[in-house]
Amino acid sequence: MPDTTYVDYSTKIPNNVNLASDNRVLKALEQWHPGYIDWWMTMGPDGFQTSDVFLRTAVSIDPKGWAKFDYVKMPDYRWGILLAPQDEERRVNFGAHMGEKAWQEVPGEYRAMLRRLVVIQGDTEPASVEQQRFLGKTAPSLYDMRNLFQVNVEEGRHLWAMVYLLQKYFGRDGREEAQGLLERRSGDADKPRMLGAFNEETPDWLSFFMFTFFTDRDGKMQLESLAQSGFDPMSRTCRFMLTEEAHHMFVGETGVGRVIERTCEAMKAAGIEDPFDMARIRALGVVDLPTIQKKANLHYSLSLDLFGSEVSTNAANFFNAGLKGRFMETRIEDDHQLTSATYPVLKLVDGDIRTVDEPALTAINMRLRDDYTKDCQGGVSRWNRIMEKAGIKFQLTLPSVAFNRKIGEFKGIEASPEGKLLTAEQWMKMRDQWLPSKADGDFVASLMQPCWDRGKYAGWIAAPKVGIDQKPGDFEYVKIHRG
Ligand code: BYC
Ligand code: FE
Ligand code: FE
Repeated sequence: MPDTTYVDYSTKIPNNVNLASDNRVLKALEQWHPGYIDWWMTMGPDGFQTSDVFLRTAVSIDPKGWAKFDYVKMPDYRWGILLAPQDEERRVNFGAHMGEKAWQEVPGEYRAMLRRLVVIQGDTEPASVEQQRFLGKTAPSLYDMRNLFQVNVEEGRHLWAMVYLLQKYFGRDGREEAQGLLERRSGDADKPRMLGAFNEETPDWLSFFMFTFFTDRDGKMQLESLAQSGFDPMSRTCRFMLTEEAHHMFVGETGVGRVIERTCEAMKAAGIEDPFDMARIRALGVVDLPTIQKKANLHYSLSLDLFGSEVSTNAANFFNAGLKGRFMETRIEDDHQLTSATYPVLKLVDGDIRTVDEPALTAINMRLRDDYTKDCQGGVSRWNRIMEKAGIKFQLTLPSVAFNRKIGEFKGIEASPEGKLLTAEQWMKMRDQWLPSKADGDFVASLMQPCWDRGKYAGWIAAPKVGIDQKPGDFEYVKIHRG
């Protein structure tokens, strides 16, 4: 067995899957590579392709020492194929095949289902890069700019991860799907990305931080479920992706936290106690807290849609087949087959939102979404402590799961953030109190002035507590080459 802990950088495509001796897949990936670079140059970060960015590159899959930091021009980033180590003893841990040895090849009967999961997962990765492509220009600091680009190159690598699975395990249709991943475009009328939230705009940095907090967290939950897969290569690739995902959510949580911190600080300095005294607060050049709540309402509800319908036969089939499990599947104490278990699902019953017990097998999406909500709430509570500590009387809350939904049980109705059902008319009247209005968007956009001096931060966001790789405050995270 070759040592798969360290990454082989001698081939054009860094990897720990012994590509050098897998000529067919190496060739397929080398053929795909120019199209990828072409996509990156036209749809990746706009205007910074020749800048030197202080990026981390994975050099090992050992959790303790996998990252190396250095200046890299983004198009030269060593995107590679990295899988968590293989465990020879691993089994299928749930569903109809529970107890069988984990599969190293795709079971023929599940080929189409598995391909679809890989393609949907793969589609989100380049989509997010496309959504974020203009943000560099308004970066509030070099530190934030570098974090944006780090997230972008890693989402690029996540695309590589899915393309590897397609090229290695799905033959000709895999190659076609890999090509399709480079052809769809976020927000395009004719060839949009596959899932709703990935066709929305990310117009400003507050949206970016909300996106990395809420939507990358859907990524975390979905990857956790796919990491349970009985198809071992899927599990291994998702396990490594999760180590990168942690940084994306760090960027989101600390990003929003720093905006809150700065707003509280400015309010206190100006002697403003009322968080709803918006005109005066905005005049200070900071984002008022109610607008932060509206952005959170938007990004949370869009991300809830990514879990699919609460009751889903697709999800039941994925689970039964052993392809996609539950969050922390192996730590759950039950039969892992869900032959008779039920799970409480929020449903619309006679014009009322009620809890109804559904077969747990079809309620898999609901369960994952509940786990997601708990995970989100942890971060929201930490944001609230920032306001408490500053003595500002405002608390952020997650809106009801019935609020602003386009997928699932509540797609046909309107509800308030508290979960009260509304008529279309009532909704229209209140909409701008709950979701960012045109005026809110314009105000936030007006704050988005670039701040690219070393160690400096735009006035609407606090400096981070610590630097990347323990670098000092005035470190030049991006050496911008203008022109
Ligand atoms: N938009 O039974 P249903 C990430 C479709 S994020 C549009 O309700 P199912 C990342 C669905 O495809 C993680 N269409 O749901 C984050 C189906 O279509 P078909 C991405 C939607 O199938 C930030 C129909 O509606 N990974 O990594 O149980 C930055 C009925 O479906 C949507 C995954 O999602 C939607 N929101 O579950 C970068 C994991 N929702 O089959 C990256 C892989 C549903 O009738 N995907 N539909 O044509 C899955 O596990 C499942 O496909 C879903 C949907 C959970 C998405
Ligand atoms: Fe990703
Ligand atoms: Fe991510």
